[in-house]
Amino acid sequence: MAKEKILVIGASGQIGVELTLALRKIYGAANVVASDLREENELLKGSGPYVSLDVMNKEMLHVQVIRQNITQIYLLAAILSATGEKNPNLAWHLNMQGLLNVLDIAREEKLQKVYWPSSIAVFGPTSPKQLCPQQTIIEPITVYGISKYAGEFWCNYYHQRYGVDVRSIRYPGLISYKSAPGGGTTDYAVEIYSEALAEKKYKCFLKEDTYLPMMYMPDAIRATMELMHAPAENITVRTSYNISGMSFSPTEIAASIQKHIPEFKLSCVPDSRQKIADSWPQSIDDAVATKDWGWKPEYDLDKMTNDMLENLIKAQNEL
Ligand code: NAD
Ligand code: AKB
Repeated sequence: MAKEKILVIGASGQIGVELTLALRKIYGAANVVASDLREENELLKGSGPYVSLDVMNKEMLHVQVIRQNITQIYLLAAILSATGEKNPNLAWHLNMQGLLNVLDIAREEKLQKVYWPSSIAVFGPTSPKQLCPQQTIIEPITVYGISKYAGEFWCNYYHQRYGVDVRSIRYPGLISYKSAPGGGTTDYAVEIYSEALAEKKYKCFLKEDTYLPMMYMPDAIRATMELMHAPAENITVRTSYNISGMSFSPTEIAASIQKHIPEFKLSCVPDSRQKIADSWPQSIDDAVATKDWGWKPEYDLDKMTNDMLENLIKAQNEL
C-alpha cells in the first residue's frame, strides 16, 4: 500500500472510533491521526495520534493537514437527523460548512482521497418505499437529509470541476456495541440491546411495525474500506452510493433478542422521530454498488443479534 497519512475528523463518534481502529490496522497506527471537537474516546486512547480539532475552523484544519503531511481525510463530523430537527440552523451550518472546508483544502493541497458519508436520510416520502433505487425522486423533509443531499452534489461538483477524488456511501442506520450513537432516528436499534441485557425490557420511540434499512457496523466499515480501495475508474457514482444490509421493525428485532432472552419485553411509545422514520424508505436497492465495487453484506438480523449480545456481555464481564 502507498505511503498514506490519514486524518479522521469526528473520530470519537459512533463510526469514527471503529473506522479509526480499522484504518490503523491497515495503514499503521502512526499514519492515522484521529481528531474531534470532544475528548478522545476511551477506546482510541493509546492506539495512535489524536488532535483536538474543530472542522469549522478552516485555518486550523488547514494547518493540521500541512503540519501532519495528510494525504487523505475521512470526514465524519455531522449533526444527525433527530438532533438536527432540534437545531436546524446549526445542523445545516456544520454539515455544509464542515464539508466545504474539507473539500476546499483537499483541492488546494491536492489530497489523494476524501471520504464523506451520506445517509438514507436523503430520501423522502415521495421516494419508493421498497428497494429504493440509486437514482429516484429525492425530496427529504429533515434538515439532516437536505444537508446530505446538498453535500452529495458538492462532492460531485468538486470531483467534476477540480478532480478531487471524493467518495461516499449513503449509510443505513448503523448498529454497534463499541461507541454510542449520536442523535439519530435509528438509535433505538442500538439502545434496545443494552436495555434488553440490563432491564429485560425496552420502551421504543418508534411504532412496532416501522421498517427501516439498517446495517451492522462491521459491514459498514468493510463497505467503506472496499469503496476507498476500489480503482478510481470503477467509481461511476460521485454523489453517493446506496448500500443495503438488512431491514427490520422493532417487533422483529425484539423477536431476535427473545431467542436469547425469552423474558424480554418491548413496548412502543412513538415520539417526534416517528415522522422522520415514516419519511424514509424501508429497504434499499444497492445494485450499482455491487456492480461497481462488489458490495455484499455479511450480517442479517440474527447474526448481528448473536454478535451484539455476545460482545455486550463480554464487555460487562470485563468491568
Ligand atoms: P456521531 O454523532 O456519533 O459522531 C460525530 C462526531 O463528530 C462526534 O464525536 C462529534 O464530537 C464530532 N464533531 C461534531 N462537531 C464537530 C466539529 N465542529 N469538529 C470536529 N468534530 C466534530 O456520528 P456518527 O454516527 O459517527 O456519524 C458519522 C457520519 O456518518 C455522519 O456524517 C453521519 O451523518 C453519517 N451517518 C451515520 C449513520 C449512523 O447510523 N451512525 C448513518 C448514516 C450516515
Ligand atoms: C439517523 O438516524 O439520523 C442516522 C442516519 C440513518 O443517517 N442513523
